[in-house]
Parts: sequence; C-alpha cells; structure tokens
Amino acid sequence: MRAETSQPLSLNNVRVTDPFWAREIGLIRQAVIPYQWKALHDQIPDAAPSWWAHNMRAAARAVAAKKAGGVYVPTHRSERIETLPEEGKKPLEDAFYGFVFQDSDGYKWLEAVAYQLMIKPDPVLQAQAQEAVDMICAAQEEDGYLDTFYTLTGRDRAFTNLRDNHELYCFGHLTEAAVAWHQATGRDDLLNAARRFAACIAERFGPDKERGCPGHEIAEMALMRLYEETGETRWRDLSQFFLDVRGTEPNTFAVEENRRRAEKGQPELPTTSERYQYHQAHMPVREMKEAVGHAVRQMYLCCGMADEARLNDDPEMLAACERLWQSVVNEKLYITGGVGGTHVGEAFSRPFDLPADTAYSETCAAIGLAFFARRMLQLKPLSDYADVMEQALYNTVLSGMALDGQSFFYVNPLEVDPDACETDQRLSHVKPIRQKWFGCACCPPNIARIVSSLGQYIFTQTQDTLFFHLYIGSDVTVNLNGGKVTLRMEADLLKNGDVHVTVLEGEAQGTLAFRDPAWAGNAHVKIPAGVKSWSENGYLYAKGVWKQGGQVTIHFTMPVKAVKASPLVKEAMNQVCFTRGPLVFCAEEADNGKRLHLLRALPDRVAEAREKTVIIDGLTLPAVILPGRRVKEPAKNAPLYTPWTPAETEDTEMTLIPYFAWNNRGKGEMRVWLAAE
Ligand code: FUB
Ligand code: ZN
Repeated sequence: MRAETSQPLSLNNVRVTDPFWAREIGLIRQAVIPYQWKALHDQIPDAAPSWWAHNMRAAARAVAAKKAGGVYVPTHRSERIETLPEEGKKPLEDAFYGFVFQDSDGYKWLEAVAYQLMIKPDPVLQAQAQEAVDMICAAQEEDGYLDTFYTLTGRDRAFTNLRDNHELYCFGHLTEAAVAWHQATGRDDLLNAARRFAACIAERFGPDKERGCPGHEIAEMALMRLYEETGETRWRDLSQFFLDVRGTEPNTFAVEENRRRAEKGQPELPTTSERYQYHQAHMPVREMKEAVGHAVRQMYLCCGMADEARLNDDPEMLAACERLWQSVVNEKLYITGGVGGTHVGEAFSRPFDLPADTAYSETCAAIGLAFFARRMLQLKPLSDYADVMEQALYNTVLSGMALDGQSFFYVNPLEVDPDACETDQRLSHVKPIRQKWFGCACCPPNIARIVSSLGQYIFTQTQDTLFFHLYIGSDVTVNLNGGKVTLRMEADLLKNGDVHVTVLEGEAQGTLAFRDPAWAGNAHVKIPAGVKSWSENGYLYAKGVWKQGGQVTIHFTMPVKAVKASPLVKEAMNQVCFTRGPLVFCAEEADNGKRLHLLRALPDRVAEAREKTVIIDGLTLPAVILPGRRVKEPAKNAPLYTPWTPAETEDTEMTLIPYFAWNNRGKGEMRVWLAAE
C-alpha cells in the first residue's frame, strides 16, 4: 500500500489573515474582479478588447437560432487563431473575435469569483457571476458542445484541429470554473454544462473511438477534478486516455495536420519531434525526462500527470512527474520562480539557458509551476516542492500584477532597460510597464484564481495530519481523526520568520507537520509538553492531542542572503542576487539611478545588509540597503576600447526592493542579478 495522499482544504475552512496576503486576496475581490468584469465586456478605455461577452452573446443567439429549427450560417468561417474586425469597420454582431481561446478568460474570472464566495459570501458578486453562468449556459449547443469559436465560425469543423484551436483548453477552464462554482454555491448549472460538454467530447474520443488529445493541456487536470467532484469515473478515464495517447504513434497532431493538408491537396509530412515538443507530443508522457516546449502547456500537463498518479495510484506516472520536476528545478528554473527561458514558442529553453533580459517567464507558467508543486506535495510531502511553490508565488506570480491590481505583466524578465525594450526587436516581448489588458489575456485572470484560492496552497491534510506548507497567517478549521479543531497561524514573512500556531477551539488527536524552508537558518521550535516530534523530508512533525490554548512557536532566522547561480548558467556568471526568506530582491532605477549594470555588489559583505521599509503605492514593503560600488561612467567621447585596467569604482549604497514590487513607480531600469565584485 502506498502512503496516504493529502488533500487541499475547502476554502470555507481557511481564512487568510496574513497582513500581506489578506490584502492581496482583498485586492482581487475589490479591485481585480470588478476590473476584469469590465474587461470581459470591453469597457476598459484604451485597452485591448476581450470580446468575451460579445462572443458569448453571439454564440447564444446562434444556438437559439439552431434550437428554433433554423440553420445557422456563420458570417465568417475561420481557422485562424485570432480574428479581428475588419479595419475601420464596426464589429459584426454575430462574428467571433479575439483569440480562439477567448472563452477561457471568463471561465477563469468565474473560478476566481467562486473562490472568493467561499471565503466570504456576497450576494451582489454572486448575482454578477450568475449572469456570467447564464450567458455561458445559453451558448451551449444542444449536444453539449460549448466553444464559441466553432459555434460562430463553423461547427462542422469542431474537433478537427485539437492541436491549435484550444476547444479542449476552453473545456478545461470551463470545468475548473464549474467545479469551483458548484463548491461555492451548491448550484449545478455550470457543473452540468461541463458534464454535458465532457460527454460530447467522450462521445468522440476514447480508447475505442477517435484518437486525439489537447494541443494545450488543462483538460487532463480538469477532468480529474470533475471526477473528484462527481465521483463519475468516466472523467478520470477520459483524462487518462488523453494523457496516454499523447506522443504515441501515429502522432495525433500529425494525423490532424495531414488531414488538413490533404483537404488542401498538399502532400503528407513526416512527424518531426521538434515540431511536437512545443505541445509535449514528441514522446509518450510516461517516458518524459525533460521539461520542453511551451512552458504553460508543460506545467499543466505535469498537473494532469500528477493527478493521474494520485487518483490511479500509478507509480510509473509518478516517476515521470518526478523526472520532469527535477528537470525544471535543477536546470530550467529562474531564481524568481519563473519558467520559460525563451519567447520563441513561449517555451522552456535548453538546460541552464536562463537569460535575464530576454526571459519569457510568463506569469501563467509560474502559476502552472505552483499548481504542479501543490500536486506533488499531495503525493509526497517533501519540503522541496513547497519551497518552489513559495518561490513562484512570492515572486513571479505577484510580479504579474501591479500593487493596485489594475495592470499586469505577461512576461517577467529579470532585467529591464526600457529604452532597449522600446527600440530592440529582440526584446519586443518585454514590456517596460504593466499593461491594462491583453489581446491574449491569459495571465490576469489566472492570477485572480490562484491568489483567491491561496488557502489551498498553504495547507493540505490527510486523515491524521495537517501540513503547513506555507507560512501565511490564517485561521483554519480541520478535522483530524474525527476531532475538529480551529487553529490560528500568525505569520508575516515580509517582516520576519516568527510563526505562532494556537489552538483556538475544539480538540483533536493528530499530527501537525511544519515545513522547514530551504531559506531558513536554524529554527527554534517550541511545542507543548507531551507532543511527540520528529523530522522527515523537510517537515517537522508534531503528534499529540491538540486542544484549546495549545501552542507551537517557531522562529526561523531569515537573514539577507547573497545567492549565485550554477556556473552552467552563462547569463548569471559572476553575478549575485540577494534574497530574504522567500523574497527575491532587485535593484530599480528609482532607488539606484540609471545604468544599473555599473553597480558592483559585494556579496562578502552581505552581513552588513540593513533592513528598512519603503512605501510603494501606499504599501509598506521590506527593502534592503547594501554596501556596493559603482563603476565610474566614462568621459564623454572616451574610446570604445582601451588597454585593460581595473574598473574605476566608487563606494555606493544599493537599495533593493522585492522583485514582485518592481515597476510600481513608473518606467525605469530593473535588475535581479547584479555584477559581483
Ligand atoms: O494558449 C493559451 C494561452 O495563451 C497560453 O497558456 C499562453 O501561453 C498564451 O499563449
Ligand atoms: Zn498567461
């Protein structure tokens, strides 16, 4: 028998009280969700339109016309990934606009709302979400099909381009939203819509039916979630089918592509491994060793694989997950918890290729990594997984959103020079300021859903054990071995490493397991008398009877640290990054002037670091002051090359702020890696 796996807690049972994260969750509720609702309705001035509400309403009209017995003739048929109104012309009421996966923006919004409703009921917000649910349900075709792109551009071509056209991706996001909505409200309207679409998909694809799998993964984990919510094993089996058919011969994407080529009278093409790496379809998933291709796709695939390993008790799949995890964290992870070293294909690059200025590091990819880490934690409580989850959450996930929640980064580089971004085509993917919205707006609503569901990353539990994976202040109610207790965790890692856990009420016999973070120095731990404790895999286990007043106190030392990358990371050679606890710091022009590359950090003197606070956008944040040097600027018209002499430097002090907070004081340079002297 394998060890028991753990489960995230219902958000009804976790109330995040952490000074920093409670604000973030509240910001999502008060600012981001209303803002995104406007975006879905194209009401943000000067921002790229979303087309979400437009497409849903148009599809609902098409569906109504079909139901009324009419024949719906699309005003324009399209195979394109993105369709836009003809220049200078008014958008057609019944045409699909935007990217083929536009439906998913609203599904993600709805999922975030559902989590927020679990945290705190709100009839007004729920009514708004119900409006979205009704719009979605109205766009569902009679046979369960639900994808506005094909409904509006030619339903006869549905499921013929799984590789590029994202209908299984939209299905996945619909299902994730539907489960969350069901859990939040008890309503099964959206859940039934998801089940009907799932049934429509299962009618066509499966072991004895057509072979096919999603070109952009997510349906795999969504189906597993649908199975967990409904107990209907057919969804688990469909997920497993999608996982196991991927990358097997004949490659389903090659079959599709060749069919399309044949329709156009073009010759068949052989499958190329490189072409299919982008979709992780270059080999069977159980044989995979290296994270490759489009980073979000790879991370979402890993999530589906980890769910399959857990729900089918599948050691072969678990081993594949572990290999992919090692590939990411040992060779392809930015220190900011981001992944995806190249904008070409929004993809993982080769091992150790982690450029700072041309980085892609899409916000969604870091979110996908956090999803994967949580799933690995469910399978095995190893602190390494939680370390990476925390690294992604505190750095790249947060950097994806401005402190006021009204603008967003898609790409999260570790070095920015605005002049270069604005003039150099090689950096055209790097935006020097956060954007109000995007034509391809996958990231902003993804931030909303992960931050709103943070409680499911802080804790997981088995029947006996409550795991504290993240030290984020929260009140949590949990049932251990039949006894119910409410615990209060007080923590504020932006300030210090002190953690107090107190039993507020109830009594239970069981185990509390506290992660020992990789960033922590020696921990001082106090547990109640009579509680037995031991350490295992980076967790401190404390087993005993937990009753009112019982307390655990942990003090993690959290000094500022100087960190270097493996010498195999060419881009970070002789450079240093400063961290404190889970936070990665960066230098910004606002504090340190222009030409940040002239700064020389002094890692040997890191003990002299002084902590201070800065107020950015009304928020008090930790900052660090470090001794450093600055290379003197050359005289005007100095020659480009001169005989070598040591650089002339002068003493300076560098002020560093948390990476996630950069670019909240206007446009300016930023660097995470600083030249080390
Ligand atoms: O394809 C859907 C989403 O759009 C991906 O996850 C992002 O990387 C962006 O390409
Ligand atoms: Zn994204």
